[in-house]
Amino acid sequence: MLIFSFNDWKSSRSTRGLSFVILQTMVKTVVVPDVHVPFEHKAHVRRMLKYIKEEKPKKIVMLGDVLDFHALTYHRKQKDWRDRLLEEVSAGRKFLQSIRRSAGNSAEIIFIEGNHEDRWNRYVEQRAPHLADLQHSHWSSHLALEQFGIELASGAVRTKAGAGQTVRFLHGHEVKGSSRIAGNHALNCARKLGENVHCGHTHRLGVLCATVGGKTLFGVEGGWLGDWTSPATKYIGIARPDWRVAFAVYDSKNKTSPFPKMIMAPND
Ligand SMILES: [Mn+2]
Repeated sequence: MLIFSFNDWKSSRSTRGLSFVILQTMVKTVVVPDVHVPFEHKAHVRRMLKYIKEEKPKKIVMLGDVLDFHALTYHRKQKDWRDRLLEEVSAGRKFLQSIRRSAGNSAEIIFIEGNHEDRWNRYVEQRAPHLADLQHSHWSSHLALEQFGIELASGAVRTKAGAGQTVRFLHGHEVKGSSRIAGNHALNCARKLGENVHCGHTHRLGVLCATVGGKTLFGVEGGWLGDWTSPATKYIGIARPDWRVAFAVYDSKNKTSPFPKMIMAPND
């Protein structure tokens, strides 16, 4: 089968007399881990927006828990944030708008639902099931995803990593289990799905590989973009978990490695 598009013309080449068009469209993908707006790490989010503006990635994948939705949890531990859903939504909208503005109109932006966005769904299902059928009652409508040209993922989301490989994105809560070892939950997801996986959810940062059925798979956990000093983490106590403030970038141009570049917050 010949696959052809005008942009790929320059990379076409002839093999054994047949003209094969090799799909070599280069893709740079920025991966946005758990941000937990309005408890985001402001300095590193700024850095990420600047990076997006300068590097113009074709694709941006948001891994979920973009919003905290603290007002919708059953354990609303932060007195100050118990009933400020509208503020949370408006901060979320601002965040999404800033991503779109930095990325420009042509970038593809995909939003994968996390367990914190799912708080909204569960809240509606359990407390106001009569609203569940109304499309405008969905969190994605309140966050104006459509207005910002952001796609809510409904199927598997993948991108081209380096070294000719692909990677699949999950939030991380879709596959049961957890691990204290950074990268291990993502690797378990990769084993289950039989493909490379990059997930959020754990807030840890790590890359692990395994050989499964003769095939090398990797699992990536790319940190988070929340703020340690915000109310979002107050419930944790003194023992700070192994979380890292970062975002990740895949570049299909990278010929030597499929792994993403991790851009970490200094001194974190
Ligand atoms: Mn999270």
